[in-house]
Amino acid sequence: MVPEIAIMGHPNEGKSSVLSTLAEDDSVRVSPTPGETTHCRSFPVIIDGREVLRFIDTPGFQNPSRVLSELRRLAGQGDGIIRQFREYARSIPELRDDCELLQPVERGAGIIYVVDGSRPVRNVDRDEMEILRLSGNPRMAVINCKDQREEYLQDWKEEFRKAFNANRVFSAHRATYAERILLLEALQSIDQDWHEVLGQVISAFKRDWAARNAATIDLIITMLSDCLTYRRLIDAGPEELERQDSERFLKAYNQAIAEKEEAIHQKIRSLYKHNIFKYQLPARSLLREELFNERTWQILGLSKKQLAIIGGLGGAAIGAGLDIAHAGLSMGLWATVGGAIGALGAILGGETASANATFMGLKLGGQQLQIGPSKSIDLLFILLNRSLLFYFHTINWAHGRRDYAKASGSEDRSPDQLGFTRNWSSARIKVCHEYFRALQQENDSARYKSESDLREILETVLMEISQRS
Ligand SMILES: Nc1nc2c(ncn2[C@@H]2O[C@H](COP(=O)(O)OP(=O)(O)OP(=O)(O)O)[C@@H](O)[C@H]2O)c(=O)[nH]1
Ligand SMILES: [Mg+2]
Repeated sequence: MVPEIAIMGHPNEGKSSVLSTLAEDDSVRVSPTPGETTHCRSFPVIIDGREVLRFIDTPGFQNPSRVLSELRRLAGQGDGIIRQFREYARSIPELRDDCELLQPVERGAGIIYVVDGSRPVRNVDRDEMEILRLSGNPRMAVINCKDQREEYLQDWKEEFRKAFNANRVFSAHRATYAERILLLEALQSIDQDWHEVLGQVISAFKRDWAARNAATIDLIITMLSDCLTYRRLIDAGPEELERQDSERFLKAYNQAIAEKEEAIHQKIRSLYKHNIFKYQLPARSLLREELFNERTWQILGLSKKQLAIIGGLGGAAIGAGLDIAHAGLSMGLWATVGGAIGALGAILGGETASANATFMGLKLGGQQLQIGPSKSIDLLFILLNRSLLFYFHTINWAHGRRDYAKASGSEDRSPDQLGFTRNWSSARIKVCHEYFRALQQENDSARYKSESDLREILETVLMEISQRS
């Protein structure tokens, strides 16, 4: 049988938000107006096509003191007081909501009782807790501090001791994957009958998360190899070079890279079940400043020898070369920079490429202009760091959180904006270089080896990011 867990409590305390976060379901209705949830609604958790757990959203208690006195009255009359109460209350209009919300309790569902711990305990809360205690169902209290005030936490915890098997602080807005697992583990310990089945659910959750991470790594690696080997052919003769149309070529190249990146990020986002939330990567962040230090900017990743070759070319070639360099600097958006470097590094001609063309790849009088692939490993680090930043924000946006306007910008939980790879060991950086080189040289065996090393690194990195709480 699929275990059922009903999320219960006073109106507007954040029950639906907690459920939304726990079940990773952003379709759960959440609203600042009390009484948003009016009927019990099931939210199945499906893993590998199988329902492993069912959360039930319930309306808030309406008349807890009346319900409690009825339950006390029924207490002496044998088992099943919730069933007896519901039979009695069914025909009484003012008890309709209370009758509805106790429906899963009658079926034996486990209970998560949600309170907003940033306010003091009231008598009405004590009545609700006593109702749940009288039900005898396995139950746990969850403190969701709406405005992060903690001065009442101790009072709440003392109240919970009388009526609940366990209690935990869990934020509907900030809970991470690791905190969701911890909550389920705490739930597992409150009832012996649940131990095994919830143990299976937790294992399924962990397997599922590892599978999503593995899929994310596939996506990141596909994107890296696509972008780093990307070349764009544009029909162009010397006239066009002379017209200094390089900005147009660069734009097309950059746009293609940006679209590939965006498509992959969308796929990552849906792996973590976000339909609404979308993190906007910063257009210009410290991360980028770091990757493109002053020196890199000045020479755009070109060696002295390559620069000398630019200097040695005449006429239209210099015009095109310098103009592209200039575009890379002045456009300033960091997504364009990799393209600029690529463009400088590999503008190739057609069949009759000269010896020099292998360096700068620029053929005067050619029919086609090839932009890319990137000659600079900076593009790899930019794309990698941006993917990891996107992953970090995607997995840490709780599904119950709806203030999407705050999604981008200066988040208090942001990781070091200077980039994830900045503190990587030299062994890890070496793998990146090997991978980049293998792609450049189209060396399949080296690529296979370095790609599997990179995959292993990313497995560790994604798990580390997931475990932060
Ligand atoms: N800041 C903040 N707001 C929260 C948090 N949890 C819930 N809220 C907000 O509180 C309001 C009520 O949240 P719901 O999840 O709809 O509450 P509920 O208990 O299901 O309410 P009813 O269905 O009306 O009984 C919404 O505006 C939520 O966005 C939280 O952890 N922090
Ligand atoms: Mg609700």
